[in-house]
Amino acid sequence: MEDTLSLKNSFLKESKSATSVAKLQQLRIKYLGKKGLITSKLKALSTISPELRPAYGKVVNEVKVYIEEEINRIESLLKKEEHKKRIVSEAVDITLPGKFTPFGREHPINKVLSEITVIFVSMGFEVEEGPDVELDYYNFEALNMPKDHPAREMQDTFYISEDIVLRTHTSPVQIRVMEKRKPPLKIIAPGKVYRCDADISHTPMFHQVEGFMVDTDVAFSDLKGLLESFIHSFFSAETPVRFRPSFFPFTEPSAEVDIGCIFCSGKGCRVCKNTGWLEILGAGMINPRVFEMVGYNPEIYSGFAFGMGIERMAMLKYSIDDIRLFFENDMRFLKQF
Ligand code: 2NM
Repeated sequence: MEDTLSLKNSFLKESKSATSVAKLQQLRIKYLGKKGLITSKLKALSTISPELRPAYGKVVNEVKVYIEEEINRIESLLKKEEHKKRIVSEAVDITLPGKFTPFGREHPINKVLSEITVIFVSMGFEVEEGPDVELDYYNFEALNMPKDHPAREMQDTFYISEDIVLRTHTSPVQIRVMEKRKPPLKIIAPGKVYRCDADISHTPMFHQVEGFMVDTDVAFSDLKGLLESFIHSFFSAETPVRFRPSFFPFTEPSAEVDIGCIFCSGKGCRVCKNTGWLEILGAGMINPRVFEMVGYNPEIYSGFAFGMGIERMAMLKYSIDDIRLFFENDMRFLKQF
């Protein structure tokens, strides 16, 4: 009996140092486990005389119940404490700033390209595309520039082979469309073009939008009206526009289109070389020779065509003075659009 009661005392002492659930578990095994101290006392009951057995059994059982309850009580206290500690150690500081996820955005060239496209589409033009690597025939020959034509020298052409080039303009797209389809046609051809040239206003690859319209009664006045509308829509309704005579092998008559200088409002400055005007477009009435090349009868059909450089349009719209900025991928530049 005394032995059993001293077990209770030693348990009480040991339970004071059970400072974790794991340590408490060891204590549980030591006293209540299969080979535990209390368990062996219970087993020893059979060796005690039948008269003493009930009283002894009662004491052992009371101690057993006491230890069980005490262990459970301490366990729930320890669990509560451990839970508290875990909450503190695993706490998330919701006041920390979040991780910054950078967003991509449209490149200014693509942005201006789609702005221009939208304006022409709203005026009834379709969009067509063609290959960047083009036959010499479509890039020059069919545009009234035979092999010995002096205008070919003006184009610093990248040759892939004797008769394959990187297109120097998107006009070959228009030729391909005219070969396949019959008028009336209203088409724009946006895309990359290539010329062997590099300085603050030239890169070996740049973007163009060219367009053309062919029908039975297309006049130069239609071209003037269309381009004026386009310019007023792209820049502003107040932008002055002027047409100057020019020359292209694929148009006759040909014109260059200027807008009033946006930097000095036409007063004259370094950018417009004191002329008050900036050139932004080339245009003209499609040369009858081009129609003959694609099998259209120039007695029946007439048409106009025009072309512009996207980088130049973007530079003028956003007052950018160096074309190379578009291709350096400096985020500080690209973020502004
Ligand atoms: C320009 C200027 C003038 C042009 C001509 C043609 C075609 F294929 F119809 F003959 N397409 N684009 C043209 C005319 C392009 O760019 C400065």
